Amino acid sequence: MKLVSAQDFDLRREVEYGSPEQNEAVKEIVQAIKMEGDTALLRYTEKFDGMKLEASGLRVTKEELQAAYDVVEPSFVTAIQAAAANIRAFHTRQKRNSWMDLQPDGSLLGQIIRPLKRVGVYVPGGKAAYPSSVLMNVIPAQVAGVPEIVMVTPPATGGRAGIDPYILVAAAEAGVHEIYRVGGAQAIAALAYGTDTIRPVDKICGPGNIYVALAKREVYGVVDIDSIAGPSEIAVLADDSANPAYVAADLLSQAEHDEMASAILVTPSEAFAKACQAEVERQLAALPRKAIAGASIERYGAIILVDSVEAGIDVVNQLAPEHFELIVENPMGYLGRVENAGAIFLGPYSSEPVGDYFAGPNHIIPTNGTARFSSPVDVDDFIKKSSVIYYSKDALLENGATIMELARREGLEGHARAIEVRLQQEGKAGNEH
Ligand code: HSO
Ligand code: ZN
Repeated sequence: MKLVSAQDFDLRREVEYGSPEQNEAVKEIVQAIKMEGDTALLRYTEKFDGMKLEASGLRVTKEELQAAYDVVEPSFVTAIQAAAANIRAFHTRQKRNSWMDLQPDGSLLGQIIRPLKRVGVYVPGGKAAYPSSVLMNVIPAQVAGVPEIVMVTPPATGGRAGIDPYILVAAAEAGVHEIYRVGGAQAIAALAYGTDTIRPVDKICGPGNIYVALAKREVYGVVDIDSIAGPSEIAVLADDSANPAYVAADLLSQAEHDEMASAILVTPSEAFAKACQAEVERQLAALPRKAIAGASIERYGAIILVDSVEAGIDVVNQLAPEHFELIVENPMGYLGRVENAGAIFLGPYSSEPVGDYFAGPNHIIPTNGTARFSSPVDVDDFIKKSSVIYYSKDALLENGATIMELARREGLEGHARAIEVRLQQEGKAGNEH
């Protein structure tokens, strides 16, 4: 892991998305699904996933869900249940209420909160099929009150036919029972436009490969989408009080996600930097995913030396990392200074995987510096609001002339007259001014 100063480090990295050819391919798939529905969906499923299915075979059956329980260890079911309970409790704190304010003139103004009606969750196949991510997408939607949550996932996992049973159990435990074995851009298009078998949704969320990401972008506007997740990131700000073995392990925990993941240590202590550097090398050598983690550390890993913990926080605020661990003496004392970080982990025992799996906060967190202006997935992502205006006669008589003034300034006489007709009817000509 290279040692650098903050000045020499590019704090804002660009991650490129999709070649022109990939964009073209996705547009074609989306168009075909829109025009041909199930026919195209089955064709692409055979082409890309090597599975020849009938439309009637797209939906995962109750028996298959049950069979998944026979394959997974009972301890896994218990673990998923415990995690789900924590995630549910945390997200329940985020619920908002509709509200209505009575004004002195008898008017009512308010906001009605409603859940989205139908949400589609994409779960990738292959190695990145994480049961934990199923919970992180589904539970906030459920807590928001979304009545219909459907899941799509490719029919083959890591070269084997069939959906990963751990994914199926996580879905069932989270309460999803409508699951289709389709993946890729074709699955996104099916969720957006609907087919005979899959009814369209209002929002699509969940991570996927580049084709899934591009397809989500393509259908955005027809449906809502979540933000497109970039490679995982962790920044750790640690001083001499930290244990280098813990910090190195946490850096590697994110590096092992992806060759493009970034793991950065920020420290005011050169001695700690060296100790941590040695620990990363030592632990990396023994990590099963050392090829991935090693590539990530090599390319995007860095140790940034700073003058003080405060200066370190400034660097972190510029990085705006997805995950930020603050492992210094009295971490609470610095919390107020942290402005840009998707999730903040305080002290030596709040290792990042605690958040990935279990504590309760969502693990779908803004990457790529977007924590400057966006937030982890939460209940708000699955609701919408309607404004409510009830104007009393008194209120209209009182404010009608002002409204007409604004309308006429915009040259919109029709707007002004909609008010004026009422003022006239109510015995006032709107000519106070
Ligand atoms: N740390 C990942 C989420 C995850 N980790 C899933 C393990 N499983 C998000 O950057
Ligand atoms: Zn992780």
